[in-house]
Amino acid sequence: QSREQTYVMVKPDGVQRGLVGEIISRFERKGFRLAGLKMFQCPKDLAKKHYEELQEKPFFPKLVKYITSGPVVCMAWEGPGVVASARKLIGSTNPLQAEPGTIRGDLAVAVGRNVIHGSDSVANGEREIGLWFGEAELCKWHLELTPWLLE
Ligand code: YYY
Ligand code: MG
Repeated sequence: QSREQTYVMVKPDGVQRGLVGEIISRFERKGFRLAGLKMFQCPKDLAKKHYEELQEKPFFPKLVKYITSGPVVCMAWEGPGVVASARKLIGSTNPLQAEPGTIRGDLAVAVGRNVIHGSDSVANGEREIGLWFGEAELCKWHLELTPWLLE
């Protein structure tokens, strides 16, 4: 079975707006395995590291401020093709361009308040899970539903 994992995070606006349950639910119902879950107040250093590829962008300081403005909910999800699939469930970066049915398409309007993060590649999934979670925080439980979800 696929060990592919992605890092998904409800941003501070999603936490304040009470969207945590709804967002976790969408990934659970899709059929992925929740490997890690925690609420966390992100320090500035970690925010900068997480978004280091964007450090030259004009919006970078605002982005770091936003991500550290309140607690986030950190998740590691596992399953076949989970990185690309999570990005589809999440929708386009700009919520006004995100399709209805996606999390950003249904629940957000502004790029700077787009509710959720999802890793953009398998390599970044591994990198980000390593940044946000300690080894002991990732549970190696077996999803008993697997035979009902995967052939
Ligand atoms: O992966 P994703 O979150 O969809 O977009 P990225 O291009 O990685 O940008 C990360 C983050 O930065 C985005 O979710 C909102 C913010 N941002 C912004 O505030 N303004 C932009 N023009 C582009 C991105
Ligand atoms: Mg990104």
